[in-house]
Amino acid sequence: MSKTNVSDAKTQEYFERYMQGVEKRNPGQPEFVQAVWEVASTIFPYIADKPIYHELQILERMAEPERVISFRVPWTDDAGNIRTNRGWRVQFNSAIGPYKGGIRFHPSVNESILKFLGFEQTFKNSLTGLPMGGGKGGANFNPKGKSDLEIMRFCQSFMTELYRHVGEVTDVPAGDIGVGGREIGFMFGQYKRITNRFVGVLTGKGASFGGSKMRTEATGYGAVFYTQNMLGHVGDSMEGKSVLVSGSGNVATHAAEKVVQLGGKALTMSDSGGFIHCADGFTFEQINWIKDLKEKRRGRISEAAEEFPNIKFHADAKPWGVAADIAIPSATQNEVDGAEAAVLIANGVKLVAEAANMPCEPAAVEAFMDAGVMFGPAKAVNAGGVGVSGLEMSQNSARISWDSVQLTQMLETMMKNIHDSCVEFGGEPGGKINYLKGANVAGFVKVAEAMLAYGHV
Ligand code: NDP
Ligand code: 2IT
Repeated sequence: MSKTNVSDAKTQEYFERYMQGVEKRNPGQPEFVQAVWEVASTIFPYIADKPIYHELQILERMAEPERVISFRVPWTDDAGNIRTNRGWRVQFNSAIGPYKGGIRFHPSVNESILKFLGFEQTFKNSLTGLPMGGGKGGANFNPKGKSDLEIMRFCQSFMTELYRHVGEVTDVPAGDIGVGGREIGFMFGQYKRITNRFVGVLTGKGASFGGSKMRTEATGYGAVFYTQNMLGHVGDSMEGKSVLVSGSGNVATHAAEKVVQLGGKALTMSDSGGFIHCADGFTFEQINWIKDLKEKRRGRISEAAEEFPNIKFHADAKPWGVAADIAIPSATQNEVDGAEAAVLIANGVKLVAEAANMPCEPAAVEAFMDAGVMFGPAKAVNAGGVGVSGLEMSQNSARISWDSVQLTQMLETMMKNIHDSCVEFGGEPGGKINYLKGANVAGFVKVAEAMLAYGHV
């Protein structure tokens, strides 16, 4: 891996020895090693003068999930064939609350990806200020092209094993790639049926059965609120900014919508088949049409170019070659590499905010930082989603529901508080803010304090 933030020789030696251990203990898990590297490279300098963290092996313990559960998910397709997938729940860290994090259904899902996501989630959830530990789950199941009944049978089978490992004070899953309102409904229905308990065991539920208002919008809206705070910190705003968005799912469509609401222009969206470009900036009508295409009709982003004359489709390509002020990658991990970062920089990008989890490869992050591009890391930028999930848990426990105005206000305040914590811990000589360091250290402190209090567990 490339350059680190680790400065003096002794800290560098500790860090290298630590990373060798992580690599040795996690063979064949590159995404997980990458996520630990990114966090540890900023935490080692922070704990250089705090020997207690070394003596008590806090970082060693943090890089080991408390529990990884893997299970068989058998289901029957519409033709009557029995199909088998693998499901997982990674219960990463419960120091500050019940395990909390999404479920991903995608053919690429494996233990490395879920461990990276669960590790990141631990720090992200800490940043929200709410009492939530870190977890992640999923299956190597491909929802594309499956009928509603196939999705239902898969979700029911998945929950038929998962139910024994989760609970409203134990582990509270939610959505992620390939898991939205439809899947959460099927899984919640099966949990309730098996256990005979109506509790907040999942978040992202439908409004009629305990879901929080604003949860659907929270990740994308929160990402843009965070971006607005970063711009505000240097006396700028979203007004008139051109923005590249990748992906066209829950996070991407709501990020694009909030950009337009705040006076910016969202120029692009994408899926695994290519990207669409609208030089005029998407209208609300176009964004709503894309939401409907993706959520209800389960179509491909290329169809937007057939519907709207001012939208062009570029097959098998990503949006990063289009010139813009801001990039908000919102699809998946490692979707921006060093070469793509160099193109963005050459085209004058001023700010990159990670709305997906770990969308920028380490070489891209390094390039942005070296070029003085403001860089917002995922665990801070996209924390609004799990933040409103935490508020859904609170509403379920209290058996009440708050209105959209109140929840939007709470989301905005949460994103401002996360931004301000990153500024507090991410200051550099000369007044620049290293948001990556700020988010990692601010997230680490609370989890580490709790682990110190518990003794050797
Ligand atoms: P969705 O399933 O709603 O949408 C995912 C989008 O990303 C789709 O457009 C999909 O295209 C695209 N995509 C997924 N995998 C790939 C890939 N390997 N290559 C190219 N494109 C891909 O997921 P979300 O919007 O919920 O999640 C997007 C990102 O945001 C993920 O990184 C997720 O972990 C993160 N996130 C989500 C939160 C949430 O609340 N939902 C909260 C915080 C982070 P296609 O349809 O072609 O696969
Ligand atoms: O990555 C994430 O933060 C999510 N997918 C949301 C998790 C949640 O529990 O709402």
